[in-house]
Amino acid sequence: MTHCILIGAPVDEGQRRPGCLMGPAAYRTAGLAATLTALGHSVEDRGDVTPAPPGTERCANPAVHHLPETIAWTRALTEATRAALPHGMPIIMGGDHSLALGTVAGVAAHAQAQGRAQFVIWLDAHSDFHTVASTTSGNLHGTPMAYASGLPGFDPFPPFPAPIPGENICMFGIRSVDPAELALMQPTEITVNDMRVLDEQGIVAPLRAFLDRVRAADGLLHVSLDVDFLDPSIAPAVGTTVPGGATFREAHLVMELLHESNLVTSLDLVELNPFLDERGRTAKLMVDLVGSLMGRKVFDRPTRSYG
Ligand code: B3U
Ligand code: MN
Ligand code: MN
Repeated sequence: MTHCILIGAPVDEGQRRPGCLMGPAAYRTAGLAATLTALGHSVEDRGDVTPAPPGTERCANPAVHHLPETIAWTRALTEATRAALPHGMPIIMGGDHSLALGTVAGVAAHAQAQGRAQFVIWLDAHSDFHTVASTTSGNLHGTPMAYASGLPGFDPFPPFPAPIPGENICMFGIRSVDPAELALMQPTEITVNDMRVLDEQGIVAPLRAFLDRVRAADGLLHVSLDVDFLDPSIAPAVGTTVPGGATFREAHLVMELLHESNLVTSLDLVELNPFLDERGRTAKLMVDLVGSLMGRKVFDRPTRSYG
């Protein structure tokens, strides 16, 4: 059983549609803690993180907005995530995806201290591979994967503690990539399972292939789940809906395979905008997906054994 550490990250500044700051309250209202305790886990809710007052950082790209606020969140969430990891599994309740600038830095710092490799699974419609310099929307929620990869162009941010090699990053659900992101991502070894791959091969084979690599390296595995990974017909509460997302069944299957692997050490839940939800259905679906990730199943049956 796992000690789950809930961390609220009411981050709203990484994009332009107000509402993600209500995410942590929506997850609590939708019963995230009760779902976890019903599965036999212990739960500790550390409340919402409060960042230090923003500084005065600037950058050359005039499109970028809320830079000092985002840097303040990054510092606070790096520390909150790093501090939680020795005690259990941090589950960061967002908040827009700019929070992952901090959480992934926190897990990378922890992995480095442990002398272990850090792996990341990015479940998202978007690759979030802009730098502060390349983003044209100026929305910093589109940047955390480039930061985690150690790309230049993040000068005003704290240096990323231990950049994650591309071969340790695997993306699923990708269906919206800007030209500048593509150019930055092309030379990397990141595995990009876009919807073409998932349509042709299904989600099981590419996911198992990556999990086998995590296991072989005895790595730590961070999962970052963006609501827009899911199809907007089942998960409307997100500012950047992109058609053609993961189905209900695909999403639960991913979570069940992740559970079975026993490899996940930290989790982000991002981009839920409760203001755009329909009677809480997206919040409830996200909580149900965490339930599958943490071991909820209909039947106990022999599963593929790992190692
Ligand atoms: N790549 C676009 C769109 C985007 C990225 N992440 C989200 N949307 N959620 C951008 O603005 O950087
Ligand atoms: Mn995202
Ligand atoms: Mn997205």
